[in-house]
Order: sequence, then C-alpha cells, then structure tokens
Amino acid sequence: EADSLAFVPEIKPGPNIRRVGTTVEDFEQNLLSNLYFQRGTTIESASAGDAYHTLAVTLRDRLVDRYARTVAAHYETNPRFVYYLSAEYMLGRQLNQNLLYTGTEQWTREIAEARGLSMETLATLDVEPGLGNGGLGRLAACLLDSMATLDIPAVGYGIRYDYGIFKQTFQNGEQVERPDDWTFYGNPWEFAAPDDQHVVGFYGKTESANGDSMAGPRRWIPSETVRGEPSHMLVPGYGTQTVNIVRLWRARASRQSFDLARFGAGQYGEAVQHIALSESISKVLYPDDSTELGRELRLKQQYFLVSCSLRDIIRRFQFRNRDWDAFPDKVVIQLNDTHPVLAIPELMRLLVDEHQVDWDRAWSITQRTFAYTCHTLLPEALETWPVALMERLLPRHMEIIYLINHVFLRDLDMRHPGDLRLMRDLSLIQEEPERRVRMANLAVVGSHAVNGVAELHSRLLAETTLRDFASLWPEKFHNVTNGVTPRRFVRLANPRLSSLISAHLGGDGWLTDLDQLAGLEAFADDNAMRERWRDVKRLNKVDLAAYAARTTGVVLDPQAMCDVMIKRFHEYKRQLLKVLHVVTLYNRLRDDPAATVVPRTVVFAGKAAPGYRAAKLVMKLVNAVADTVNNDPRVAGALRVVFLPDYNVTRAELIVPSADLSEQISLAGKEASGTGNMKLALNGAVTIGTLDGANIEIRDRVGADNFFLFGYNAEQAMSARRSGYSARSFYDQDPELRAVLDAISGGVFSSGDRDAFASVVDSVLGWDEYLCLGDYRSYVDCQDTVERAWQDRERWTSMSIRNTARSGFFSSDRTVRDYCRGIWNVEPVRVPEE
Ligand code: GL9
Repeated sequence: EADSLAFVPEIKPGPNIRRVGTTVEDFEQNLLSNLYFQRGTTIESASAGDAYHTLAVTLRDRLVDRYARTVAAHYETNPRFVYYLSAEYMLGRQLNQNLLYTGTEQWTREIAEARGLSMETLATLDVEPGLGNGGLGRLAACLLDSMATLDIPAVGYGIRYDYGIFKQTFQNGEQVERPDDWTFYGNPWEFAAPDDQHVVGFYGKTESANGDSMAGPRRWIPSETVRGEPSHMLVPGYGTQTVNIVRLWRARASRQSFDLARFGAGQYGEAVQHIALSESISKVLYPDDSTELGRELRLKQQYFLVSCSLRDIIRRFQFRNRDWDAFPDKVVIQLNDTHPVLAIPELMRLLVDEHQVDWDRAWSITQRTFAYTCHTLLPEALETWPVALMERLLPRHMEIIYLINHVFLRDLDMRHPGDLRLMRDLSLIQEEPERRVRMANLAVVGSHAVNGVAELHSRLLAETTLRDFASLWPEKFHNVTNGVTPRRFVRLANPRLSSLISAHLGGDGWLTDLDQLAGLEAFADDNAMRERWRDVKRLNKVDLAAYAARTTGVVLDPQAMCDVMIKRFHEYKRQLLKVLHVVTLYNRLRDDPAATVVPRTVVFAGKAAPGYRAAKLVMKLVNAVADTVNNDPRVAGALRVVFLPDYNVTRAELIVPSADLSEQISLAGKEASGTGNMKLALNGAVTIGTLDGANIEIRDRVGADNFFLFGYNAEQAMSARRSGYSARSFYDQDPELRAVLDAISGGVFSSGDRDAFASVVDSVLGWDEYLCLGDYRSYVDCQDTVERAWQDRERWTSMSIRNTARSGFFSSDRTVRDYCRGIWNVEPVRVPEE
C-alpha cells in the first residue's frame, strides 16, 4: 500500500482563484444554484434541512474564496506557521459565526423570511461538533479564531471523532450518557481530503538499518496499520480575509480489509470485524476530565493524531523548503497539554530513521520546534503510560524515549553530579510502583518553551509541579494567560449587549480591539445607560427562562438574580460548596418565610466524567435539592434552582448573557485558569470567587470593589492540612452549617432516605479533600454581601458595567499576541482583498 497518494498541492497563486460575487443578487443566485445542484431540489420543494444545508455550503463557498487567497498569500510569503496540535476542539455551532464573518447576516435573514423560514429554525439544525470535554478544547477553538483574526498563518490538527462528548440526560436526577452522533445528517462545513491520507503503524518490531546504534537510523516494521483520512473545516478570521483550517483525522481500515469470503459464508460480523477494529481509533472522544486514564485505545488515538499531523506538516514544509535546519524557522508546533506529546519522539523518528538526519542535529531541530502548554496543577492529571504498553505499541518510540532520557540524564549529572533525587524526579521514566513514561517530563525536555495558562498557575507550576525543571531551565518557563473570543462570546451570544456597547463606543471596533471596552467606563454611573444595561440583562433572562421552561419545566423569574455555576463537575471546582449555600438559603426561608431575601435563580450546568462517581453523586444532589426547593410553596418566589442538561458551547452562549452572578469557587490552587469566568465577566456578570486561576487577574482588573472575594488563598489552602485541618470542627462550631449537612444526611432531599447522600456528607465531614467546610462560612457570608449589593440596583449595574469595561484583557486576541511575541516568534501575513 502506498504511504500516501499523490498530494494535491497547495493552492498556488493563479488566475483560477475566483471571487464570489459581492451583491445580494449574487448571493441569492449562489443559494438557488447550490440548492439545485447540491440537494437536487428547488425552492418550492425544499425541506428545512435542504435550506440549512444549502445556506451552509453557500457560506462555505464564500469562505473557500478567502481560503484560496490565504493559501496563495502564504505560498508567496513562505512564512513561519503555527501548528496547533490538540486532541480536543470545541468549535461550537458554525452557522451564525459564518453569517457574521461573511457579512451575510442581514441578507440571509431577508431572503429566509421572504420564504417563510425563520433563522432560529435554521440555527437549531446547525449541530455543534462537540469534539472536546471542556475548557481545554474550547480554548483551542478560541485560539484558532484569534489566530485567523490576527492573520497568523496557522493550522489546527485534531481528531474527527465519530462520536463527540456524550449527550447528557437525567434519570431520577442521575446523569445518563447518550452517544453524540453529530454527523448523522452530514456535516456541511467540512471538506474531505482523501488524497492526503497517511498510513499509521502500530506494534511490530524494530531492526537496525545500518549498525546497532539506537540513535539510528533504524527500521520499524509495524504489524498493524490504519489509514488516517483528513477532512478540514475552515476557520475564518473576523474583519480580515484570512481563512485558516483545522484538519481533523479519521481512522479508516486499510484497503482489502473487508473479508468477502466470510461475508459470502454468512459471517457478516466477522467479515467487517477488521474494519471496525481499525476505525475504532477515531470512534469516540474520551470523556475524561483531566484525570489520568490508562487505556490502550487512548494511546493509539494520541499516536494516530501525532503521526498523521507530523507527516502533513513535513509535507507542507517540503513543498517550499529543502534544508532540515530551516525546519524550526518555518514550523512551530504547540502541544495542547500532554495528549499530543508523542509528536516529540515521532519527529525524532522521522528525521533520524526516514530522513537520515543525525541524532544531535535532529534533537536540536526538535527542541527548537516544539512548545508545550500545561493546563493543570493536579498531579493525578499528569499523564503517564506504562513502559510495557509503549514498548508493545510503539517499539521504536520507546527506544527513542530511552535515548532522549539517557542523554538528558547524562547532561543533568554533569550539572548536578550525584544528585540521585533530582535524577529520579526528572527522569522521563517513573520507576515505582510500575515503570511508566512521564509525558509532561518528555514535553518539557523536548520543547523550547513551556507555559502555564494564568499567572498563578504558571507560578505554581514553577514552584511545585515542575519545580526542578524550572530551576534547571528558568528561561523555558512562560505564562500566557488564557482568553476567550469576543466574537462568539459577546457579539454572537449577546447581540443585545453588543448593540448597546457599539452604540456607546461609536462602532464595533471593540470586537477586534477589546481594550476599547474601557470606553464604557465613562457610562458606568450614567442612569440612562444603566437602565438600558439592565434591560438587556432582563431580556436575556426572559430568553433563558423560556428555554428552561421548555426543556425542564422549571419556571424562572427574570427579575430574580441569576446566579450561575456552569462548568464540568469536578470535586475541586466545588459544586458541593454551592449546594451547601443553596441549602443554607432554603433552611433560612423555611425557618422564617418572612425573612427578607433577594429572589434568586441558581442555574447549574455541566457534565461529569461517566466513571467519576463522587462528582456524579454531587450532581444527583443538585437535582434533588432543585426538586425539593422548586416544589416547596414556602420558598416560591424567593429561590429557584434549575439544572440545564447537556452543557456545551451552544448552551454556554445561551446562559452566559443572562448571568448576574458568576460562581468561580474552586479551592485556590486547583483551577489552572478557567475561561468561563472570563466569558461571564465580559457579559457583565459579577464574580464571586476564590483567589484561584485567572480569577486573580480578573479581580486585579475589574477592581476589588467589583468582585466578591472569599476563602483560603492557595498558600493557606496548602498549609491548612499541615496545621491540622479538621472538617469536623467547622461542623461542630457552625450551627448553620450543621443544619445544612444534617438536612442532607437526614433525607430532606431524598424523601427521607438517609443513605442516598450519606457518602457525600461523610466524605466532606471526614477528609474533605477540597476544604469545602473550611471555606463554607466565608462563602456564605460573602453571599450575604452579594445580596446587600444587589439590593442597590444602581450600584449593582455600575459593577456589572465595570466588569465588562475592564475585561478587555481577556480577549483571546491578546492571548495569541502573547504567544506570538513570547513563544512563537511568528509574523502575520496579510491576505489581499483580491
Ligand atoms: C483545563 C483547566 O482545568 C482550566 O482551568 C483551563 O482554563 C483550561 C484551559 O487552559 O484547561 N485543563 C483541563 O484539563 N481542563 C480544563 O478545563 N479540562 C477539560 O477541558 C475538561
């Protein structure tokens, strides 16, 4: 089988790059023609699905035109490219984004409405590709958006999972996972590129190609191969002509895998077994949430992504370049967490074994090419793989890792002679209790830059998790604080607020220069502005209430404070602490129905990893508390709790614009950054939070007066245990807390069943890993302060406006500029209009 078919070359500059027309008539003509030729139907007979598909491909056509000009401009410039490698991308819906980016929103609305089609209906047919788990995958999508917007030559590489993140439903309050068959009706946004397939090997053995040195060249003879077939989606920039791509690989069985003889003999299952096995590699996204997961198929996925992507990067490099030493001048590969770190030994293998570059030269090229972003501080989230598995699955890579380690430890010993503790801790191989490859160590050793994702995170990485590496190579360590794209999370998600902002800033320049939001500061105490600002929130809440009523039956009051906690369920994020607060409010209202409280709607949303029992039980508790509270007439009008199922990017776009209060209450020192915190602040929610992750930077910018701070800081949290932390003592000393826990364990939320949530209460009264009880009093008191602040409507609105006005820093455009300057050293390439 040929390694790959003849490549379709890049699009070179030439006369055949055509521009689509610029008038509404051209656009309408394109629509009718696509409807006819792509769907084989006419406007009189088209279904809603036909209309959606036709609109999608017509927008895609417009982007292709820009894409072709982008590729041609890149071809002429031969610039340094950013290759972003990520196992996850949460791109969100494409339709509304592409309408905005092609400037065809208004035309489309008019054309659709003239034919009795609502844009809202069309939008619901647009399926979100859920190819990620949470913040890490959404960050990848925000960075792609900003790279294109800033004209940075970039390609994202990922996996085209047949099934994305599971769909979440509830049965008896428990999470039930259903498969996400996201391409069931096809995906009009992608292009298949079957000519750019690569063959990926697994297992087998290695042998020397000349001589016996592990430094190669050596031959790897895999015993299993699959093909990687790419398709790409277009990634347009906003307000520019640049269109980049994200290339997603799908596993296909090698040809001739179908067993015709068996099929003929009626053994239908066996006949396709080989195909099914090969294709299982890209079958499903692993729904883990940053906890270590040791599964052979997962490792195969990682290598599959890496192998296909590196072949592609090399193909693209060779298209314009010859000299391998120029590779790092043309290529920077950003590793999004450790999932794609096998790219380091893979590039070594390709250079040494396949391109006859000698080891030392190859290693210098490799180190100069890679950069690594770490997204966690949790030690249990740092990936390691059993050496035995690596040796079996990727025998040549394991040899290369050993040799990298050998050279690294030799140099280390020269700098720190005899420091066995240091050698043991920094080695790429962990010895006890089982020999495993430490992927983060491999990433740090093989990269020229390592970054954390918020200031605190980067500091703690250098002081704790990666301390010894940071003292060895201080110049390698950087911080790049995360950001979010204002196009999707303000303009598209919150059109009402966007119009209001543009009206006050005199245009929409803020969408690509988010610091301009500072101009809103002048209106923060302006009564007319505050009135309109509140109107926007209220109307957004009306929309959210309609959705909640339709999907859950819970009726929300748009006048109530909208208090939102939306994120993956994880113990460190402390949804449990939020539940303790809700039960506190509930108890107060039951004890004294006349108590003056601020009417509040608490909105939860988020998924839990399917195997994460503790998180799932908290989730069940949220649902149980919601049920009890919402059905108790004594608290009606004062407190409502709703859990909106199946949190994803689309749902975030719905909830974020309605939020008054943003819950960012992780135990300090645990949340690397957070990005939901930024989306909410930008949309005028005021944060209640700990000094964790990017909360610190948000508070620094919006000002302490416009942020509700509580709880331990990271240092206090770390020393709490040492000074004899006792969860039980908080229970004993705080009657209100005692009543809350007693209510939960007494069965108030489980129809008298005292066992239902016993393990939640026991674990929090016992070890209390995330110090929920230690932070309870501070949190509840802080929430009381929130209620007092809410009662001063004008002051609250000013706080809200200031949150938006001062959050310009959290644009992912700024994040990308930071990467460009500090790590990538890449320059933008302008794509001409014609
Ligand atoms: C995460 C961190 O936990 C977040 O704090 C951070 O904002 C994002 C993006 O840098 O990365 N790391 C991680 O593994 N996840 C994150 O959200 N988890 C998921 O993506 C599910």
